[in-house]
Order: sequence, then C-alpha cells, then structure tokens
Amino acid sequence: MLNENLVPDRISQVISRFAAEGRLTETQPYGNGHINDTFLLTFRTEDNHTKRYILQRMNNNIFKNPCQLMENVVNITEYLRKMILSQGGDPDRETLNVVRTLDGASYYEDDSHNFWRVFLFIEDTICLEMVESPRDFYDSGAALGNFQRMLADYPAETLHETIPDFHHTPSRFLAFQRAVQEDKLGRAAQAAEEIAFALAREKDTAALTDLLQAGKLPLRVTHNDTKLNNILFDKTTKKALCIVDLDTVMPGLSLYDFGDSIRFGASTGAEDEPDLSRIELDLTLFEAFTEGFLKGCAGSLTPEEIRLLPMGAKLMTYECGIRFLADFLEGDSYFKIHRENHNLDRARTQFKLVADMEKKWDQMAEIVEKCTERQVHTT
Ligand code: ADP
Ligand code: GN1
Ligand code: MG
Repeated sequence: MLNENLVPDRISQVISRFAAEGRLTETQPYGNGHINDTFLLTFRTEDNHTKRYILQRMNNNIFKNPCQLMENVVNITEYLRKMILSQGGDPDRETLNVVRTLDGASYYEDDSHNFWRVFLFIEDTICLEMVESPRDFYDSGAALGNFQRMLADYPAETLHETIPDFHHTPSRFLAFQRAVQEDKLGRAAQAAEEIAFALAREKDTAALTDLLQAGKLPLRVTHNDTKLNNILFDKTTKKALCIVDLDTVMPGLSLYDFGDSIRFGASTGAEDEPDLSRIELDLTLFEAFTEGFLKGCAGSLTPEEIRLLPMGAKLMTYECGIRFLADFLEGDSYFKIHRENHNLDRARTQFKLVADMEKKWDQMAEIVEKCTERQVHTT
C-alpha cells in the first residue's frame, strides 16, 4: 500500500495527468481487491455536477509489464463496447471505460515507476462480498457465461499473457512445494496440517491441463478471476451489470471461470473466515450458479467441459488454497493482508471447501447433469 500520508497529495498530482472532468474534491481507498491499490475519486464539474472515477495503482510486482496489460484492457474493453452496442446495451455501464491521460495514453508512469490508470466509476451499482441470494448467484453465472460468449471470437493470439501460467495448477503446485522446502520464515510448522492436505492431492493438479494439452478441452478467452466482487450489480434491477478486473483476461479454460466463481461464491462463509465450522459448499448456490453459467454460455460448452465443471470448482479452490499458503510461507508479498496469518486463514477455508467438495462429489455431478437437461429443454 502507498504510505497513507502521501495519498492525497500524490493522488491529486497523479490525477492531474488524466483527462478527468472538473475539480477533485474527495479521495478514498476503495473496494476489497487483493492486488491493485484502488481509489474512488470525486470531482465537481464546472456546471456543478458530481463525477466519479476509479484510480488504480497497478501492482507492478505482479504485473511485470503494465504497458502490455493496458494494451489488453483497452483492446478488450473496446471490443466489448462494440458488442454491447450491437446488442442494444449501454457500454458506459456494462463494461469498463478507460480514461486517457492528457496526452492520450492509457496509463501514467510517475517518477517512482508507479503505473496508474483511471476508469469511469460505474454509478448506481453494488458490489457483493458474499452471495445474498441464489438469484444473485444465478445472475452472476449468466453474466460470466455471457462474458465468455461475447469474447468467443476475440483474436486470442493478440492477448499478452499478463501472468504466465496463471491457472497452470501443476506449476502452482511446484511453486508451493518450493515454498514449503525453503520455509524461509520458519512458518511451515504452523501450517503442517494444511501442507499435508495440499501435498496429498498432487495427483489432481494436472487433471485439466493434461486434457487441454491432449486437445480434449478448448482454449477460450476467459476472465480468470471471476470472484463475486469482480462483478458489479445494478442497484435498481439487482442484475449483474458489469464484469470488472480485466487484468487477467487471457486464453484459458471455461472451467477456470466457473471454478473460481464457485470457490468464492458458493461457500457458506467468507474467503478469510477464521471459524472453519462455518465453511462448506452450499449446493443450492452451486446449482444456481451452474444453471446461470450454462444459460450464459448458451450451448457453447462441449460435453467434456460440462462433465468437468465439478473438477473446475475443486481445482480452482485447491489452486487458490496453495497460492494463499505459499504466500503465507514466503512472507505475504503477493496477496494484501490485513491481519496476522491472514493468508493462512484464507488457505484453510479453501482446503475446507475442497474437502467438502470431495464429500459432495456425486451430488455436484448430479446437479450438473440436472442443470444440463433443464437447459436442453428450455432451448
Ligand atoms: P483488484 O485487482 O485489486 O481486485 P479491482 O479492479 O477488482 O482490483 O478493483 C477493486 C474493486 O473496485 C472491485 O472489486 C470493485 O468493487 C471496484 N471497482 C473497480 N472498478 C470499478 C468501476 N469502474 N466502477 C465501480 N467500481 C469499480
Ligand atoms: C486476487 O485481484 P482480486 O482480488 O480480484 C487474485 C485471484 C485470486 C483472488 C483470491 C491477479 O483477485 O487470482 O483468486 O485474489 N488475482 C490475481 O481472492 O492474482
Ligand atoms: Mg478484483
């Protein structure tokens, strides 16, 4: 995080480089993302209106090439804009809109090599940290399936890989194993049970990548970070309106987007809930999301993708667990933390969910089957 004392001055200096409308009147840290530094900026325009923007300092420890990253974001949002317009939607609210710098660039690099970008703030939306009703989750599934479908013909070869091997679970496993072996902060003893849990599941790690390599699963343009708080809902209609956080839009598997949503949204507790008795997989929510996702994908998923949806959920949850745990062992340099052992708590919820999915495996498969049949009958 930026030094808090520096924030207001630094921010007004940074935002003066962008084509924002009016005079800056208020700055506040915003949202619950784990990666970028996000601020909500309020402006007063000359005709006395309020105009708000999202300013982000991109995390360049994680995103090594902010220039390529922004090239992706600009190209994707411009593509989506056209799609949304052709479908009669409102592109100012249904996709992110990049605000340029005064000299027309999509980001600004300051003297300390911080990279900044600005988006229009999407007004009259809500962002959920927990699913409030199956209906919301059905709707996020439909929105994410639709997002994938809108990008189905996007020229994937033009996308930069912003984080190499982002969902390559076997590589994530190797990185995790290395963190355990090095144990550079002496924290492994504290997480012995979780480490054993993760190591015991090594054989699952290649379940999807092997099929991808064998040509049995299609590579698509996917979002890759589909947790609930990356979806904005319209305040009035309560419908999922806009998918944000486009930093990891890259070629991937539809199962990554499905799975990542389930691991976050179909849990009965928060991602960092310390009381594990409150964490399990809610099958009603699993069903709601599955139904919505299948609807949003509108018949574009192959039978193999559909069969593997439960595996997508389990593997994305497991992968996120080993990422949190590796970060805990390595000193919490990747995910932002707000308390001691935060990443360990996060890893624990993920593993509790994985264990619960293993128990509910047959039910998950039955739900997928049931939703697929229903889909066939309604189309
Ligand atoms: P991170 O990569 O750190 O997760 P995000 O891009 O997801 O950062 O932004 C953090 C949060 O800010 C999001 O979860 C969302 O609530 C909010 N947000 C981001 N962009 C916008 C926007 N254009 N309009 C309204 N809210 C936004
Ligand atoms: C991060 O950026 P954010 O907070 O939406 C992470 C995801 C993890 C998620 C866990 C670029 O998402 O991969 O699943 O935290 N994003 C990146 O909550 O690593
Ligand atoms: Mg986010």
